[in-house]
Amino acid sequence: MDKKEIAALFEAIGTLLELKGENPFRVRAYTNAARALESQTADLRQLADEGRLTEIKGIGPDLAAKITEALTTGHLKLHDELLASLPAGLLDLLRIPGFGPKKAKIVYEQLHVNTIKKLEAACQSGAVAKLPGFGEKSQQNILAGIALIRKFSGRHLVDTAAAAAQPVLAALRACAGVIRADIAGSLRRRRETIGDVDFIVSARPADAPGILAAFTTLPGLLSVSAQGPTKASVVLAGGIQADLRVVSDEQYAFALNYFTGSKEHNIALRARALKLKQLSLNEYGFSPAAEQEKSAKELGSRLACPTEEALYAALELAYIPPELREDMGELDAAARGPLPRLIETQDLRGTFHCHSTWSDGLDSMEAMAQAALALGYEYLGLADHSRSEWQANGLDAARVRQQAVEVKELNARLAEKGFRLFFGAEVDILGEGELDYDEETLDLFDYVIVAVHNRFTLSAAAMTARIGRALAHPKVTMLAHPTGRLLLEREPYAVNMPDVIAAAAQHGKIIEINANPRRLDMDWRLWQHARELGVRCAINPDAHSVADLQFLA
Ligand code: DGT
Ligand code: CA
Ligand code: CA
Repeated sequence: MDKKEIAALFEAIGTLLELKGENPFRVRAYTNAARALESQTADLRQLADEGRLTEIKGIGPDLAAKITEALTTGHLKLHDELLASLPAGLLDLLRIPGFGPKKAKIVYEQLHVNTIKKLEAACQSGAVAKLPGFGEKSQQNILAGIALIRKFSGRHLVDTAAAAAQPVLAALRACAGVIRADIAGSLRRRRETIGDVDFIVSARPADAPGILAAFTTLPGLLSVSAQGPTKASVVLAGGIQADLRVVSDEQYAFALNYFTGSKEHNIALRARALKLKQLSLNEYGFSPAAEQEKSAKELGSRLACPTEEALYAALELAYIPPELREDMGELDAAARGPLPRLIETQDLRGTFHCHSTWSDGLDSMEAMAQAALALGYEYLGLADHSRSEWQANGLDAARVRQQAVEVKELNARLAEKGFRLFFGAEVDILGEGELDYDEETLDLFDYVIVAVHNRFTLSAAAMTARIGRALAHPKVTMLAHPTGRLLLEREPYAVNMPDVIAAAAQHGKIIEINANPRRLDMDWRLWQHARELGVRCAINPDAHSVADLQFLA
């Protein structure tokens, strides 16, 4: 177990204790310990070996023993016991946004509700609204939360899916007989959320059974949902479904292309093949449309495409990178000539929107700068939270002044390494679009990011006007996460994005792509239009730690 997993266990114990109505101090001891572990940079195992775990703030002898137990046995007895003592469905209730252990305990004790289905029925009957501390509004929120869970269930954030898929791909590539292996589907296209992960492998037919057997017996699988002679479906450790298809190497480029999708791109590609070349195209290959009665497999070799480049070339198209395969004009563009190269991580010279320990970041400004330097960046933009974000330790004007002094000192030292910290802030957009700092304070910054962090329920018109007013402010440089969406968690607030983009264009302001996989906001679908209006883009990690800089990768 690593410290992240142990922190998650402590967090879970805190929740379970709260569900059981345990002493709040005991609950807090576990949640605080989870926080402390998450921000630990030292090696836990080494600290444990040296008997120094209690040097971590918030870790007493009892918790130190628990950490040692988790390190040596891979689980915690207390956690197992707590889990066994509660009805299984009860924990499920906590997946409802805004529905915490306290509420779960009340509905369980008073209404014997222990599943989402029962909770939904209890809300529909009006029983939940009558519970102490609930009310009509809270009952409506619970119903809306249940609807959200249903909508999102079965999908995963792209980084979660990628982390689950990488070891599987490595295992497949290491299998005897595998000629080529790749990830296909929405994950290859880097969509913002992923339904299932698709793997394509090429091999000789004789090797297929061994490869499928290896796939269906991967360590840590939750289940095998289907298995045939050339394909199988499994559920990976994190609950992510994965499909594998094994094809011949002649079919590989076609299968990879087909299963990369998107479905809409496939349909457009197929239409082009028919119209331009009188060929039908499927996951096995091209075949003359007139010879449809013969099997595609039989004809495949006559129109060989060893790579996807060759496949697109056969249709008189420039190669289309997976990220663009959404039938949003990419075929027309690729018919006109080579597509522009996509921006790669190594193209970035620096980034903005990073937090430090001055507000709610886990790492110091210096640590953030050193990490950015190590990643090859020439600059890093700091943007700690403003005054009103008290829960995120937002800075008042006096602390901004202190921070400015420290940034200056750091820059004096970093300059010799050719590196610069830009001093900025993530400034709250207040109720009517005013900014959270006065002019004098705003003048201290090299640049200003503005963001909406509250009053998410405004009408689209009011929200759009509010953001537009902030963008009109001469000291503002860029807009953070313009829709406030949290993928698979929270819908975007109502806002008219074309008008926000127009306001950014009018005032010459930048809009960020928040690269945190939970946000990916502003959405990729809107960038073509933004670009046409000349709006520039900042690719920002919204980093709250050194580790979060990886969001740019
Ligand atoms: P997901 O898994 O929901 O995130 O999205 P995808 O795009 O990975 O979809 P998935 O796994 O159902 O199928 C993988 C690819 O296979 C998909 O992107 C395109 C192709 N495909 C699946 N079903 C069809 C279909 O009915 N027609 C066509 N033309 N292609 C399909
Ligand atoms: Ca998929
Ligand atoms: Ca699939």
